[in-house]
Amino acid sequence: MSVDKSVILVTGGSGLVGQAIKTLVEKELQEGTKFSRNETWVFCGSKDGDLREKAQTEALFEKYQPTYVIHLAAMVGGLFHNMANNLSFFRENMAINENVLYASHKHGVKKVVSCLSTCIFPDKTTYPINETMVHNGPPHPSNYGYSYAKRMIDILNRGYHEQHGCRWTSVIPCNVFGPHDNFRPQASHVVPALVRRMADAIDNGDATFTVFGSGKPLRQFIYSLDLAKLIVWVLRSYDSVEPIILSTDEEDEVTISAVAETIKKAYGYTGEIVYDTSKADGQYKKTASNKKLRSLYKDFQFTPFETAIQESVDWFKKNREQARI
Ligand code: NAP
Ligand code: GFB
Repeated sequence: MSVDKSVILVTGGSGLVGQAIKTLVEKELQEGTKFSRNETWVFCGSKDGDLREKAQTEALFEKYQPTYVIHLAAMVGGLFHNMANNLSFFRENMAINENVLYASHKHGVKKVVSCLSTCIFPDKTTYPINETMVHNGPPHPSNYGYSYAKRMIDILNRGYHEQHGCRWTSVIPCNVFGPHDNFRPQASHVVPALVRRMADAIDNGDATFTVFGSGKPLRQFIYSLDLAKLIVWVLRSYDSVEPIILSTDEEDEVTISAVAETIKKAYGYTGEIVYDTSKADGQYKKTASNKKLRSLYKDFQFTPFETAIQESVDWFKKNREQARI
């Protein structure tokens, strides 16, 4: 990235990952790091413009004239939200991605970093999954809409690069959690869902707490504040059109049961955890390799899962009133 004055537009800036990047950038500004002095960061949510609409997307780019774009905006949700809304996930995300990348090219944006997800890889696959496997077969049926829309970001990136020389790229995070998450019951991912529901169980004095599914599926989780550091590093230092997985190590994969037990410990909840196996488990595993990341960013330290969960629970207890619940 040049050290000239630049404007960095973060679409989806009001969400979980966007707010983590905002926290990071504000800390850099306070510390007066060499980059921050020349950067103006703009964090947008849907109130700044509905990116499903081409005209509103163009107006947003006209207003801010971004030099760089971190493209996070998307219809996002957990397993059950995806299962119930695959068409909407496909159509909304296809529209958002087409509009943002078209506007980025039209306005001469120097670089765009977009977001895929480890849940979009083929359902039938070998492990560990790596960046070359994005299009090697159909995704898990529970979230095919979101998965195919996200895969088209990679196709668009390659097309803009080949036809126009654009330096568009994408990152592939594993499951993310942290402050400012989406705690809404229908839409949320497993960590915010359990954090919110366990707070309710404690308030109600419930002797048991129900985890959906068997608790057996395996997931890698990255703390949003760690992902923020990695996305900003990709913007500043990674210049390939090929996607890069941003995930914790394979051996840090945990079961959903372990997630629930960790949240229970963070709350100091003494009730019994029970499982509702009538509810779906979703993908059993989607173990991804972070070998490429580790080869390029050797000394990156991930926040330990228990620490990240404790910080997230503490954040929720303190900010529950204004959280997305
Ligand atoms: P989030 O908390 O749900 O935030 C979504 C963001 O997108 C919000 O700022 C939202 O704005 C914005 N948005 C949604 N629809 C929009 C529209 N039509 N026009 C303009 N903005 C719109 O999501 P997140 O977890 O931060 O996800 C950020 C990115 O990471 C997404 O691309 C997601 O696919 C990816 N990702 C997330 C996870 C995860 O576990 N969370 C895992 C892998 C990848 P408003 O809230 O103001 O409407
Ligand atoms: O984060 P999550 O909803 O989505 O996790 P995925 C689902 C797993 O957690 C399943 C269990 O095994 C659920 O049975 N679970 C237990 C719960 N209790 C709950 C609960 O109260 N709420 C939820 N949501 N799950 C998503 C994809 O897959 O991964 C999205 O569908 C997205 O597209 C996201 O990419 C990162 O990890 O299964």
